[in-house]
Amino acid sequence: MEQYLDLCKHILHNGASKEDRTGTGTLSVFGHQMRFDLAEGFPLMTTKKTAFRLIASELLWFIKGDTNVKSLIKENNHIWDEWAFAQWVESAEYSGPDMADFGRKANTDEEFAALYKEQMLIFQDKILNETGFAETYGDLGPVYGKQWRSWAKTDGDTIDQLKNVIDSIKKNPDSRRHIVTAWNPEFIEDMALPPCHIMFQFYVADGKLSCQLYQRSADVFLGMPFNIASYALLTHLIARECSLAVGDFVYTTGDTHLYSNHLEQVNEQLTRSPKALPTLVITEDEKSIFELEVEDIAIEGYDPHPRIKAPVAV
Ligand code: UFP
Repeated sequence: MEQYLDLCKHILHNGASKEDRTGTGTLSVFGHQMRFDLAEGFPLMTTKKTAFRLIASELLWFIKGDTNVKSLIKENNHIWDEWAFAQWVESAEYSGPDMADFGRKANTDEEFAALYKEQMLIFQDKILNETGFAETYGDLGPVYGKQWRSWAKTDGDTIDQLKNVIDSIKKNPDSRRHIVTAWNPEFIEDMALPPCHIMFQFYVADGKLSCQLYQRSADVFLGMPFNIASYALLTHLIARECSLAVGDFVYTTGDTHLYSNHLEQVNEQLTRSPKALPTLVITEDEKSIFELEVEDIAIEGYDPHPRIKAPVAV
């Protein structure tokens, strides 16, 4: 993962100061590429503890075509909660304390942070226990799961891009059209967050499956370690489905940024030396990619440096 540390240094030295949607401010470069040979180990960050279980449960949630936070919350995965919570606190049904701009205020105002935490717990409880509430406020709109598994056609039918790409890799491995896209311009406005990882392509050579992702916007400190591991896992799962070995994960990013309130943390991480990469183990032989559960996927030999906390820009 030297490549990742090199990117952090590159942005610290050469990044342009840019304002951004969240009001935090970033150092940013445009257009960057990394390449991970997946046969050399699983690219999970070793210079900072990274929660693989959250990555795996989110990816399986996409793969199943789910777009509702309820099943993630059931798995104790809260990475999408803020987006669903925003839909509730901005609705006419919400009558608690004002949560306007909660993402930024929870990071800067302790009194507000306590109020926010309380409302978030109420929200999570309602999602888990009130079916109608979960249907209305838990659904994030036509996000990844919907686009990957049931892209809406103008004739009312849907397209299962993930199934189609698996079939095309199996039937016609040399094809240059093994593509899945999450960027569906007609529905961007209905999504809680426009897709960050927009399009991926598979490539088969010498019995190995490679994958390239284009990500339009990358939070290098918090988001990127997740994105790398998520697509490395996806490549492994698709390769397993198609009886291929794993090749490279090629990771191309557009606006590649460090938030101004992550710089101290990045410098801390840069003092650490990378360790040996862990290995991915799928403990279940029979299940297809569409049936796998998070318990069937494990990481072995992972001995990272400790976690480094940093505020999420919402
Ligand atoms: N972000 C990532 N990876 C993701 C994801 C979000 O890095 O998978 F969903 C970051 C990028 C950016 C912010 O900092 O979240 C999204 O904001 P915007 O839509 O303004 O690019």
